Amino acid sequence: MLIFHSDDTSLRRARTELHDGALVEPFESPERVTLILEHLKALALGEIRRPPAYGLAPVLAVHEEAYVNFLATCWARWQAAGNAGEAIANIWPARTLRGDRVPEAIGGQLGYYALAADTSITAGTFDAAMASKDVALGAVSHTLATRDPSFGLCRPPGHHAASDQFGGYCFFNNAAIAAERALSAGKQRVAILDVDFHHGNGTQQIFYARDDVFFASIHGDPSVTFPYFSGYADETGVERGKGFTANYPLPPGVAVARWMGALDDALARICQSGAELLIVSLGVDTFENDPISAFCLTHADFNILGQRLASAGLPTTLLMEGGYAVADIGVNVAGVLSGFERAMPPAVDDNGA
Ligand code: SP5
Ligand code: ZN
Repeated sequence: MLIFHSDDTSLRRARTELHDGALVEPFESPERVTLILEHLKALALGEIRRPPAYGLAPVLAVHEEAYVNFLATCWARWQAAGNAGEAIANIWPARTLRGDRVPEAIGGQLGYYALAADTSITAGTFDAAMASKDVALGAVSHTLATRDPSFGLCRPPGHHAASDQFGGYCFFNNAAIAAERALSAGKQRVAILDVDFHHGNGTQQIFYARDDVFFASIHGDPSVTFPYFSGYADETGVERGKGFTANYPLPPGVAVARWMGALDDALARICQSGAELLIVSLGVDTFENDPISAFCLTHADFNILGQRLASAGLPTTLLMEGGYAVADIGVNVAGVLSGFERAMPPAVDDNGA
């Protein structure tokens, strides 16, 4: 399958992540992409293509302009304010404070636009986020043009990014941006299936009141897992979007058979939804050895995941989200992609051969 990648995704090289009360080297590193790419190349899983630059318009179809301006200027303003470390929020419009004012100073704006303190903003963050959404747009454009599957090696990931908030290592919501592109290209309905270990709170928020994008997510139970405040089973959409969100929260350590059962249910719902395109938010942090997650998928299970995704029979674009067991990340992503290809019906050429 065609693979989209941009070297510019490595422009984000944060040094700090606030994790378990300490500033540590971020789990979401540029090496993740390097290792996936090496593995896909070694297995000759598909041609690797650099996407063109699609500019800001597709971002503004999903995100607030003021938020985009904040991301574009945050690092320069943080430095100009004389801060020594990387830009990390440390105050929020929490429940007892006002949430209706955007403060003037960068420190206040960081809290306004951040949804978690795990994600610092640094020199190359904005440019890497731009490259990441271009990777997603390149991939979905290819699937829209050919109906063939594609993989976008997005980084930074996107599914935690809401219309005007970053966090969970995400800045632009790549899957949402790709879905909007499909809709503007004439698709009536798109499905996004999120199999990352963490709930795709940003994707859910962006489409929560809409019936043109069906969103399903299988993830760690938010009552005990990041992002804690989103992803419960009773979140099913509002207004026109009622019934167009489906959440499958599962306990830490859940048996893989139960995880696969949720996958089958989600795929059945997607097929019933009338979706003409499937976008997969592909996190492989469901892997048994992931350092920050608590599901138990094995190498072999990722291959099965790929096969089942293909069995939906829809034009499909897979976009990279999380996955932090870096030594195994290439094997796990390649497992999904090769499982998908194996399960696909053989291509028929113009001569019917
Ligand atoms: C895209 C993606 O996978 N983002 C995940 C962001 C998670 N960041 C917060 C992680 C908190 C993990 N806490 C685990 C406790 C283990 N000591
Ligand atoms: Zn995740």
